[in-house]
Amino acid sequence: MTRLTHKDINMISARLTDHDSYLRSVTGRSLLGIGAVATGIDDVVFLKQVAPAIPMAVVPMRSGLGIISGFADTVTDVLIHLGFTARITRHSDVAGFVEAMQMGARVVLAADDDCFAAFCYRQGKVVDNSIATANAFAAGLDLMAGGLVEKRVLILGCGPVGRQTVKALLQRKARITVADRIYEKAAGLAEWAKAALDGTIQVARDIEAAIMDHDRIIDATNAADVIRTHHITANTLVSAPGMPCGISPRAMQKLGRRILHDPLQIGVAAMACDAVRIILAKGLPGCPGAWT
Ligand code: 2YC
Repeated sequence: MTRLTHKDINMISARLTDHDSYLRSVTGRSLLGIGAVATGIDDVVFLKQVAPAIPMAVVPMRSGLGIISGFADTVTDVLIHLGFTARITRHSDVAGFVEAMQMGARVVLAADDDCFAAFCYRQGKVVDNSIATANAFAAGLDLMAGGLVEKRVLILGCGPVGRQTVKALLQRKARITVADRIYEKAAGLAEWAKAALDGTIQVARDIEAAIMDHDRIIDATNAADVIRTHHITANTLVSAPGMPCGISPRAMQKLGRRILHDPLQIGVAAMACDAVRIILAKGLPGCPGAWT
C-alpha cells in the first residue's frame, strides 16, 4: 500500500471546491455524489440531510512510520466538506479512540501503515479504504463511460484495490481483462474471480498490448508512468485509484477531462457514504427504503 506524503495531500483542503468542479466535469457528480453512487445510496439530497446527524472523528496514529503531517486534518476537512460533523481528536492512538467515544462519534476513522478504516463500532462493522476506493473509482468509470454493461475494461494492478475493482466491475457486467507486472498475480486474481464470484475474466500476458487494446482502463497500480501518451486515443477513459498516479503528465494533458484521479478525497467520500449506509441499514422513517 502506497504511503502518502505531506506533499501529496497538503493542497487538498484548500482546493475541495475546485475538486468538486473537476469531478462534476469528468463524471457529472460531486465528490459526495461519487461516494453516494459507489455505496449504492444515489441520493445526495438525503445524504446531506442525514450527514450532520452522524458525528465522525479522525484519530491520528503514531504506529509504524508514524504520523503523516496533515493526513488526519485533511481527512477531517474532506468529511466536513461532504457535510458531516467531523473532528480530529486532540489525542492520538488509543487515547484518541477514547476521546472519539467520549465526544459521541458514530464513526471513527484511523490509518496505520497497513490499513485505513472507518469504524462503525455500534454496528460492529468496518469500512476499508482499499475496498471503498475501488468501488468509487469503478463507479466513476461507469459514470464517465455512460454504463459498463458488456463494455471491455482493463484493470492494471492486481493488489487489494485491483481485486475489489474486479468484484465491482463484475457486478456492472463489464468484460474484464486484468494485467500485472507479475503475471502470476493477474492469473491468481482470475482464478479467485472464477472460484469466489463465478466471474470469467481475461488475463493479459503483454501489458503494453493490453493498454493499446483497451479504451476503458482502471489504473490500480502503485507505479508511475504506466499509461503514456502513445496509449491515449480519442476514446480513452482512465479511472486511476492508484498512487502515485500511473498516467504520465503528458498523457494526463492529452486525456483532459477523461481521467479520474485523486490521492485521497474520493476514497474518503466512499468510506463516509458506506458508513452512513451501515448506520442507516435499518432505514429511517421516510427514507428511500432500507439497505441490506
Ligand atoms: O497520520 C497518521 O495517522 C498516519 N498513521 C497515517 C498513515 C496512512 C498510511 N496510508 C496511506 O498513506 C494511504 C492511505 C490513505 C490509503 C492507502 N495508503
